[in-house]
Amino acid sequence: MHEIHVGEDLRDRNREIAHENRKHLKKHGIVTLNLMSAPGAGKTSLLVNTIPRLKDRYRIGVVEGDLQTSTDAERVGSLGVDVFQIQTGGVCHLDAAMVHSALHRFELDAIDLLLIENVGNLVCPAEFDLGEDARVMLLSITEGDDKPKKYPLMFRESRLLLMNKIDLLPWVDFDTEKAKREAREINPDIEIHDISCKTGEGIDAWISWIERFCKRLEVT
Ligand SMILES: Nc1nc2c(ncn2[C@@H]2O[C@H](COP(=O)(O)OP(=O)(O)OP(=O)(O)O)[C@@H](O)[C@H]2O)c(=O)[nH]1
Ligand SMILES: [Mg+2]
Repeated sequence: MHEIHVGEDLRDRNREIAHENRKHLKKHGIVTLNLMSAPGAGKTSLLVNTIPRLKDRYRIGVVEGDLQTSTDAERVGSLGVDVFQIQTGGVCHLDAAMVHSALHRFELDAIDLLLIENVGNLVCPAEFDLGEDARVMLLSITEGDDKPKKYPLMFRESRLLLMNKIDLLPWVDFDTEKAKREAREINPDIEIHDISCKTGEGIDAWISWIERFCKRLEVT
């Protein structure tokens, strides 16, 4: 009897293309970060806070993933960096093939740091390797402190967790220690920072994380 494992075939194919992307990006000396979160957790706001701080030191390219609209790409493009928008047309995550086609639209020798804003979704993006060097997850405190336990894969797959909208803490029932503890139970190696894209709190720590990460890759 023959069985068709569509999901597995898709993931195998994705893994192969992601491997090609990774080789290609490495060849051009590009460090790539995949930003993942639920809708509205603050990915674009983070990019808007990050790019002006880094663009004199790194030549930055951005891939914007959205179901539809180009509003995020326009916001980020106004900061004077190269942006390519992928509209997935309803697909709830980016995959390696989409990123592969985006890579053809950049002049790769003119980029040091590629920031990918994934589609807002707490589940599917974590299942698709894009060929990035690291996955960075944002969790907005407005989403609730039970999210690590309920959506473990994304926490397991991320190297860094940015707990965003910390400025809203006085008005939101969110136990930061519980969320951190439960995230670490899932992924003991995960680094965690509290940030606010509104007040700028914690953004310095995020910027130095990027700098350290880029340095580490340079020497490996
Ligand atoms: N109070 C507060 N609001 C924030 C913060 N970060 C982002 N926001 C607001 O949250 C909303 C969503 O932010 P975005 O940056 O668009 O979130 P996103 O993750 O890019 O959203 P999608 O691309 O739709 O998934 C906006 O109204 C932001 O102004 C923060 O640290 N504090
Ligand atoms: Mg966005």
